Amino acid sequence: MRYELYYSPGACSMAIHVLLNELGQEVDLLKADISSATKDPQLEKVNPRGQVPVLVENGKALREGGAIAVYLCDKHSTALLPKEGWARAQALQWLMFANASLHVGYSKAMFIKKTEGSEKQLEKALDAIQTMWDEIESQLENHGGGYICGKDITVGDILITVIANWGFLPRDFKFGSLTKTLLKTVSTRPAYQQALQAESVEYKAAA
Ligand SMILES: N[C@@H](CCC(=O)N[C@@H](CS)C(=O)NCC(=O)O)C(=O)O
Repeated sequence: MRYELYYSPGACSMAIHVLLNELGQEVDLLKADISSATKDPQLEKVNPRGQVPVLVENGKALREGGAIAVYLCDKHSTALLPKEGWARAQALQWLMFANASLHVGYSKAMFIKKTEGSEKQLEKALDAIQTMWDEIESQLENHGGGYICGKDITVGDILITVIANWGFLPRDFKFGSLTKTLLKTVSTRPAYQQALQAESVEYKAAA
């Protein structure tokens, strides 16, 4: 069984790419153009909103990065998403934080920049992102385990590491020292390195 993944280099879809590598799954990568206002016709067929990631399995398309990540972790049974209880709730909390708060923070700031919103609006949106990076550092300080949920890597760590590398906003966000260590540890895993190479992306956030 091979999956197909619609992706854009370094975008949030990279988290799914890394996850598939972590799970030892074979994937055919389908590069989509998400840069122009005109939607990529191939991508639009599987996602009318023209967004990546889209996972295709046996001709059926699954959208939304959070849902794809949970589906793959459950299907291939991995410690990246604990099976039940508090450990699962914590791992989901941080996956959703990355997917629905941190990612959305970047999207919001990008929207303000693109639509020429006010300088004040943009500054506020950028401050909100920095606050989330500070929250990540505090979480790492509080438990001292090295990964977002503690001593074991979970799927949210992967998406956080992908988002940290986004450099399209007019501010360099400050990552705390524990966050930097996490970014380095995750981005140097073989599954991550393989994805960076396949997507021709350079990892700069851990420097
Ligand atoms: N809620 C969606 C958001 C996906 C998303 O925003 N993807 C970005 C790349 S990181 C994209 O495709 N942007 C192009 C666009 O919105 O037109 C998810 O988590 O899958």
